[in-house]
Amino acid sequence: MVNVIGLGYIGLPTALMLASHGVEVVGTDYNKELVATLNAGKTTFKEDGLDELFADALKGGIKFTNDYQVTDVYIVSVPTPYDSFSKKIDAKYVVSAVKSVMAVCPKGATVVIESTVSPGTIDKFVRPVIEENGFVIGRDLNLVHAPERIIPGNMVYELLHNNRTIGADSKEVGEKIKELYSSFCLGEIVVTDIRTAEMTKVVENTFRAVNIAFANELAKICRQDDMDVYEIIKICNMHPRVNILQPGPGVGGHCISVDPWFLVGDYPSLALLTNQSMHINDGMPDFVLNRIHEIMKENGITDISRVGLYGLTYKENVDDCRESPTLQLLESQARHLAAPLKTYDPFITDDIVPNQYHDLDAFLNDVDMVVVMVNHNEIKENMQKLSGKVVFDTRKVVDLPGTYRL
Ligand code: SAJ
Repeated sequence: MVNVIGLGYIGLPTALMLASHGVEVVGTDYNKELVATLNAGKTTFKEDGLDELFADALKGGIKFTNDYQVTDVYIVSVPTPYDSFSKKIDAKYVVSAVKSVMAVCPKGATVVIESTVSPGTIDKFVRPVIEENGFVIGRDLNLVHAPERIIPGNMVYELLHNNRTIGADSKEVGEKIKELYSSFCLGEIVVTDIRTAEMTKVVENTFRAVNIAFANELAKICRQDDMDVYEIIKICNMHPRVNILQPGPGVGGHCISVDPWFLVGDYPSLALLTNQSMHINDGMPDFVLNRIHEIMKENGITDISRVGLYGLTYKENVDDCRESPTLQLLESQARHLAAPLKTYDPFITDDIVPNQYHDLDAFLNDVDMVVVMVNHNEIKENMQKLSGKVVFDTRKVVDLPGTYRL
């Protein structure tokens, strides 16, 4: 039996995937409301194919509880927040989950850490907890790091198809856990050591952050010299060895906007390159705000409350607002004590900001200018509703004459 600890964005799909592929799974989360929702047969977030996977997992006998189980494999998939001042990882949830596992796990069990951690976290914080509980790692208990790689918006597909990394102290333990993940994973699974696995995860996300920063900086110089950044990137990417990502209103989510700090924290020699990239990405919401004012002026719009931001989530077709560029823009606006802009997002049903709408038509009716912050499918399907408005599209999704871009 596998006990998956932490039933959030990564833990839940992982538990469901295992259970729907013949593995006996119990999912544990300290959040009573979340467990009650799952036990009532409902998923806790929206993701393509998740409800179907949930139904399969229920057929496979998955169970959800607040209690840790006595079993031989634990997969820990809890959040790893970071301290926004020091930019260092806060491993408290991982440590506390591992402590709770120690209280129940039998000798011979394997503890798999899936949460993203900064390089060295497992040696520094996880091993000591296990040893303090009287276990000798490698003899009484095995430790593995299997960082996830799935992309919100396409999680179910990627869980099945992505290649994976398993870091373990010995090849034998690594191979055993590889076999477990092979129950559903069709990609290649590489077995390596734990420090290498920790490193690969944050390197992958840092590479993406630096690439997006390059695209964002290109957008700024192209604006300055009146050139089309999208056309330039498109042509460059026709080169067989070039793959520049897309500029946007900023970088959100809990991965690309955070993980590079985990890497740089331990390796300051990387700071020049990485910090500059993070600074560029973090500056994009303010860049967009300045463009909004420029475009308002050009079109004789004087009242900011007639300007609406389309999209509150950190990216398209997800319901996740963590580190969202739109929220950052609104915070910046509030810091300047300026009136809030109107907002709307089809994925966000609760009121999370002032002046938030829950209906696209009502939102469009009350604004003269629309700023597309997120390229949800909904806006692509309703593009004609934008005609007659001043449109500032930060995602190159709107194809109407006169549309303003970054
Ligand atoms: N973004 C751009 N331009 C782009 C691509 C993305 O501005 O060309 C923005 C997005 O709009 C969003 C942010 O970057 O605000 C991050 O989005 P994302 O789609 O790049 O990545 P995440 O954070 O949703 O997922 C990433 C993925 N990592 C990589 O692709 C290397 C995913 O595979 C990881 O599993 C995930 O982080 C994670 O959990 O670490």
